[in-house]
Amino acid sequence: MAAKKPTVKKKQTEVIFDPKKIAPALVKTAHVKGMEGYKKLYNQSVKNPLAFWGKVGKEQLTWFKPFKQVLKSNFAKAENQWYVGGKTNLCYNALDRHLTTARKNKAAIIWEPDNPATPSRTFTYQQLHFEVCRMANVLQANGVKKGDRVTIYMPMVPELAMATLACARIGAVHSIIFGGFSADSIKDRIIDAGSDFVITTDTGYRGGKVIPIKAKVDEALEKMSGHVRKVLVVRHTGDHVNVVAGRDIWWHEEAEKVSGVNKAAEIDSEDPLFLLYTSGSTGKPKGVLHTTGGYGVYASFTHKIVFDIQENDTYWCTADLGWVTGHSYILYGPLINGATSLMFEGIPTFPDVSRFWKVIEKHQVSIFYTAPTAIRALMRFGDEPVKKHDLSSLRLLGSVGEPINPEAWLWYHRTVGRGKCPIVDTWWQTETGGILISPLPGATPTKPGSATLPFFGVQPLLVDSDGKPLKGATEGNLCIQFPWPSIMRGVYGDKERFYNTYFSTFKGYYFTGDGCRRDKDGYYWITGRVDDVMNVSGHRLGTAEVESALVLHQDVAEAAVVGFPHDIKGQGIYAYVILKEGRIPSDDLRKELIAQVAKEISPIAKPDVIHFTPGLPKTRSGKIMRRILRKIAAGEIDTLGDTSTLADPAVVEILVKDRQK
Ligand code: 6R9
Repeated sequence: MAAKKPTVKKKQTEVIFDPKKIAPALVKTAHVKGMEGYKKLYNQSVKNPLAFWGKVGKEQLTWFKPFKQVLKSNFAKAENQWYVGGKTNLCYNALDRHLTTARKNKAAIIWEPDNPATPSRTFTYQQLHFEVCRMANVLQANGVKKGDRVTIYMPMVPELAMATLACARIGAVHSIIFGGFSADSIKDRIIDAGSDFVITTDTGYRGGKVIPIKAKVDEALEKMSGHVRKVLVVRHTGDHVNVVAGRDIWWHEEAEKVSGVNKAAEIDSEDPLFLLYTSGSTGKPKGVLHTTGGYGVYASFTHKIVFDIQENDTYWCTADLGWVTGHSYILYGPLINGATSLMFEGIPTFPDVSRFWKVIEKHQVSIFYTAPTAIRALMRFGDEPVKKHDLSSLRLLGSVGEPINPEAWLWYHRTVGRGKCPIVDTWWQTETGGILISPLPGATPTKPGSATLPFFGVQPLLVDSDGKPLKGATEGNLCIQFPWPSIMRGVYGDKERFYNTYFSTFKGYYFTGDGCRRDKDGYYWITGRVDDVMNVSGHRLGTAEVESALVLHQDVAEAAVVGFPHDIKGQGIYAYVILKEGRIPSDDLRKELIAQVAKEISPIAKPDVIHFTPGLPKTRSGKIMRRILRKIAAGEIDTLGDTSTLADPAVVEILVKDRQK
C-alpha cells in the first residue's frame, strides 16, 4: 500500500481579513466590538482575573447559593477550584431558568436525521425540559444517585442530549463514549469509571447504513460479568435487539411510569459533571474529569462571545456529542445561553456531498462550526454543490479540531461564507473544556491558518525544550501559565497522572502537547502535536494505543506507529510492523492487521499504511527513534538528520528503500 503524497507546506502570503470590512453588520451588534473592545477586556481579565471571572460567573449562571471565593489554586501543583462554595445545577441553567422567559417556546434542539427523507424533530425549551425531567425520574427510580457514573453509548439522537442533561440534573457523572468505539473500548471505559448503569439505543443510522449500538454494549458487558446493573435502551430505529431480563429496560416503557416533574439537585461548584476519555501519548485513554461551576461558566461564556450568539441565531456545530466539542458547544454552551442548537445524526457525504449545504438552507443556519477535515473533503468536489444552495443565512463560520491549512480556510471563507462571514479558528482541547485561543468575530482581524489571539483570562506562553519562556516572534512548546475556569480537574482515579502528564514537563505551567509559532503581531499558529498523539480527521489517537492493538496479533513481534501528512485527514496513520520469525508479509496480513485495530479501538484508528520491516531504528539504549520514522513516513528522506547514534544504522537504509517503492 502506497502512502499518500505528503502535503507540501507552502509559505503563506499573509492576507488579513478585517471584520469591519467583511462583516460590518456583525461588528455593529457583536458582544465584543473591534480590537479596542477586545484589548480593553483582555487587559482587565489578566490584570485582575478574580474580579473578571467573578463578574462573568455571576452573569453566566444562576446560582442556588452564591460562591464565596472565585478561585482557589496552586497552579504549579495542578490544583484548581473555581467558584468555591457555590451551588448550582447546569441542567437547571440549560433548561428551567429559560421557562419563565420568552424562550419557553423557542427551539432548544433541532434534530436533523441521517436520512433527509425522515422528518426533523424540534424540541422547545419546555418540551426538552419535560423529557429531561422524565429521564431524570427514570434514572432515580432505577437507583442512580448523585456521584454515580453513568455510561452513555448512543448515536446522535435527541435522547442522547436528554440522557446527558438528566445526569447533570440529578448529579450523576456522565461518561459519553463516541458511538464509533469498539466493544473493547466500551468495556475499558466502563471498568475505569466504575460505572454500573448504561444508556444506549437499539441500533443507529450513519450514512444510510445501520450500525449496531446495543449489540456492542452487550458484547462489552459479556466480557465483564456483573459490573453493570441496568441498561436503559432507547428505541430509535425499531430494529430487533437482544434483551437481557432483569438488566435491560426500555426508555419508552419506563417513561410511562414517571411524572414530568423533577427538582434539579443542588450541586456543588466542584462536584464532578462528566468524564470524557481521551488519548494521551502513553497507555490507555484517560478519563478527563470536569466539574460543574467553572465548566458551566466557561463553556457558556466562550460560546456566547466566540460565536457572538444573538437571540435569533440558528447555531450548528457538526461534532458528535461523544467528543468534547459536542459537550461544550452543542449542549452545555448553547443551552445555558438559551440558543437554538442543531443536532445532526448524519455525515457530510450522505446521501451526497451537498448534505451540509442542504441542512444549512433547510434550517436557515446562521452560525456553522465544523472541522478542517470535513472542509477539505468537501472542497474536493468544487464550488458547484455549495453554490446550488441558498446559504445567505450564514453570518459566522467556525473551525475546530486541527490546524486548518490556508487553502481550506480561503475556500471556506469565499465559497461557503460568500466572503462575508468571519471565521473563528478555535484552538482548545478536551482538557481545557472550552476555547482558549480564537479570534472574536466582531473584533479580531484574521489570518488564514492562525487561531490568532488568546481568549479573555487566558495567558499562553511559548517555552523552549528546557522550559525557558520565549519572547516575541518565535516558535516553541505551547503552555498556559494561569488557570481558567474549565481546566480539567484531574484524571479519573489517578490523581498523580494529571500533574505528571500536564504539569511536570515544564514546571509551573500547563503543557498542552502542542507546538506553536507566534508571529510579529502576537498571533498564535498551532503547528500540531509535539508528543506521541496523532490527530486523524480531528480525532485524537495515541500512537501507543494503535501499537498495542497491532501487537495483539499472533504474527506481530513489534510495531511502531507515527502520524504522517494526509491531504484530507490532516494526519494519516503509518504503522511499521516487525513480524515474528518465519511469518511472511502479505496483503492479506495487512488487511487482518487493519481489521484488528478497528476491532480493538475503532474504525477511526485504522492504519493507512502498514510497512513491514525487519527492524526499527533504535538508539543503543533501545529507544525507538520516532523522529526518523516520522520523516520516512512523510517521505522527507533527505532530512533524516543524525543517524549515527543508532544501534544499527543499516535499518534506516532498508526502511527508506521500502518506502520509496
Ligand atoms: C477541541 C478538540 C485537542 C488537540 C489539540 C490540537 C488540536 C484542536 C485546533 C487544533 C490547531 C485548532 N486542535 N483545535 N489544532 N488549530 N483550531 O479538538 O479537542 O479532541 O482533545 O484535541 O486538537 O493539537 O491539542 P481534542
